[in-house]
Amino acid sequence: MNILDDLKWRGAINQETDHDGLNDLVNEKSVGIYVGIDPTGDSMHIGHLIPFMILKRFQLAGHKPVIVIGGGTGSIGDPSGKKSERVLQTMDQVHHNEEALTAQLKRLFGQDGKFAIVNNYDWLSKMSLLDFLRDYGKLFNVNTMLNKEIVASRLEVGISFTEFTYQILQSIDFLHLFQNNDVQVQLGGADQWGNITSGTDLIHKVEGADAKAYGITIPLMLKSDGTKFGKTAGGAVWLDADKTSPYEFYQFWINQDDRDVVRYLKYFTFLDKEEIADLEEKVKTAPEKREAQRRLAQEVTKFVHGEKAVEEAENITKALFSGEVANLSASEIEQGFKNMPSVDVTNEKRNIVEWLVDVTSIEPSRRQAREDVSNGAIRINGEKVTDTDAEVDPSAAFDGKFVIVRRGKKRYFLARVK
Ligand code: 545
Repeated sequence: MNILDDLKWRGAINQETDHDGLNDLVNEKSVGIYVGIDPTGDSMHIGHLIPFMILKRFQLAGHKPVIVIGGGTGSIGDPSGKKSERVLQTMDQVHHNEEALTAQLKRLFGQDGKFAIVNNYDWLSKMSLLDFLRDYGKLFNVNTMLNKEIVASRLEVGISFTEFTYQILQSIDFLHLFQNNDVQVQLGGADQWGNITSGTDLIHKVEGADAKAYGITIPLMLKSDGTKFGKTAGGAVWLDADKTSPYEFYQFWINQDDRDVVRYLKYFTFLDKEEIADLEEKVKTAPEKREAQRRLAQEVTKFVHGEKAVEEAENITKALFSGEVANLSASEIEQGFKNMPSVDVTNEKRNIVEWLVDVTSIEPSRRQAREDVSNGAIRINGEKVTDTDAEVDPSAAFDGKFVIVRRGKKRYFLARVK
């Protein structure tokens, strides 16, 4: 099974410019293949991750990945998938985002093998207007450009000459990489089909119709319940740990539907066919164990955040589920309680009823607080407190930084000791 068969099995191929040509090429040699990303933000989310994971698969299969950071194209903005004209970013913003994305991608690709990161600002910014018009503009037919879906869908609301020109810039990149970096394949999401084919067309015009340049796109990820993939109540699922903590990241994957989990295992993990078939069987025979979801969460979190993050996420998950929170570390508490109610408190020792009502407002009244404590519904740092005369000592646990309160079975509160 070659890389293309593997991708087909994973459901990861939407369109190819010339399947047979591409198939011969990947069988014959180690091929240069690229994915581009525009620095329009300072972190990828899991939607952006997909083409880079496929690029990684090519790398693992012995091919040569190249990543293009679009310092040039990102200063213009791709109209693909946008319903209206973009606001130009400042060059400072572009540079800031370039740095953040480069660091993120280096973490994903840096561990094993060789890959290259180049920035299209290096060649696009050096081209003169007259060279652009004489060397490239002449090779683009405005009719063909207008018929690309990206442009066609924008004709009614309007599209500036700047954004209209975007596809030429991306095509120049492909040609540049074909000529200078031994790149013969461009990969992207389904929204990139127009830009990618515009690039293969340019290469065929410049290098001859038999030049071996190909494009592949990946289908848009869908969810079986019809909602948008990769969105949670809190918004997108980011790769940046400051935007989406590794624990939240892990939780996102653990919570996937049985109907989706096998597809995601194929897309987002490097597990092989046998192992995925095994997990698929477990979804059928013992769905309540959620083994496939757990494996998915472990694998993707490991790829993005590393082994230790998986361990922390699992500690947090286990502790919150069982209520045994006493051994959590400060970093685990920060992550696990990020979206739970929290209050700031001083380290003053207080009677538990007063503390729950007057200091933290966790309980609405003293009567209710007394009742809950006596009934065993209150746990402080994982331990049941049933004596209404007991004291809460905020400096007693977690280096005096936190008090974890659980009321009833599931409701947690975090008091931060200031
Ligand atoms: C630029 C120059 C090239 C080749 C490609 C490009 C970028 C391309 C594009 N791609 C998207 C993108 O999103 C911004 C991310 C900000 C963090 O716009 N014209 O840059 C996405 N891409 C990954 C996938 C995509 C695409 O990076 O291709 O389909 C999302 O899955 O939208 O020479």
